[in-house]
Amino acid sequence: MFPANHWHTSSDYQPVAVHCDYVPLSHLASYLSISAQNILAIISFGKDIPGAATLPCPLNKVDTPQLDNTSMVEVWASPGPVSHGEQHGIHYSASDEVFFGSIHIAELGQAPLDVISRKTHRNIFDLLQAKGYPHLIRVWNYLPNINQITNGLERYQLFCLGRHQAFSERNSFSERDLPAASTIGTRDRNFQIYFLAARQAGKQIENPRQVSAFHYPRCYGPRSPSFSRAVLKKWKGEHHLYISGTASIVGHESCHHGSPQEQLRETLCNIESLLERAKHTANVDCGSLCNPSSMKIYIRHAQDFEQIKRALEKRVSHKIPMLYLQGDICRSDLLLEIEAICHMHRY
Ligand code: 3EB
Repeated sequence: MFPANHWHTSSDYQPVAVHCDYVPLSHLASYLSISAQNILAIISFGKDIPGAATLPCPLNKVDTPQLDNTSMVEVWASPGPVSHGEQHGIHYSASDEVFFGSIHIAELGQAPLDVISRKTHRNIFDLLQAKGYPHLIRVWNYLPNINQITNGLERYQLFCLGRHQAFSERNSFSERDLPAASTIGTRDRNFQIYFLAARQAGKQIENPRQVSAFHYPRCYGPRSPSFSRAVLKKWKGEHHLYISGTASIVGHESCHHGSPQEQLRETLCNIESLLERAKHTANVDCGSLCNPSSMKIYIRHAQDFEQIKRALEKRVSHKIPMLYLQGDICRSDLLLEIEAICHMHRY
């Protein structure tokens, strides 16, 4: 499977530092039998991972159920050997170039979400610093009841507040170093974060059609969301563009209330604009909208799935690995959100 597809051999062959594959749950055991020592992390969507107890790598069961039929798991792998550990409840794996971490937090009886978010982010930063991979590249956050209002603030806003505090308390913090991210509602009772970090920084790419999230006005919450629209990372052997969760937002406002079709069209426009921007600012060609390396589509209402899938398949090649997941988006007027990874081979 993945060694054959992605780590092709040629005279100037250089293995790619990190790779993400969607593997059918039914093939996971055979996949692991070839490459167990190279696995950085496994993520499943609403399903248990068979044999989970015996696997040393970070495991994430994310309760954003898959909307199409084949159950897939997301597998992150490295070409070289991977070591594993745990600190402050953060399970991690590391290869030469890449650090992958994962944390589950039970909120029951704990402090308010902003306090938990701040502390968790601090713990992540401390761990990354100590291990020598100080640069967060890509983060996935999954929050229970993301749109619920408590004490006048949405839980997403509380999460953003704590995250913002932790980032701004970092030594020599710069907005330019913010990771790409997705923050999605989950049905799970636990709040979960998993992330990819590196020894060297990536490059921030912002979208000219959208106000940078870290500059959103106060009406969206007391502190702005700490993420970049995309991060371009030059790994050895390959450049990756990690595109954050992207939705139907133009400027800073949500558009096309109530229309999944129109929100999809606007979201794709945003992704195209970001790819164009990456091409010009970083002088790399990440391909076009029709050929990312993988895509995840989060859909708020399961009943919108079929029409969104039909419309998206007209725009994106059917060969692209895509996961359709049910999840709440962080603004209650948004019906869908799309994230993607694009690979660019270096010549
Ligand atoms: C947006 O553009 C939509 O807070 O980590 C997308 C990706 C969104 C990441 C985050 C939020 C986040 O504002 C929401």
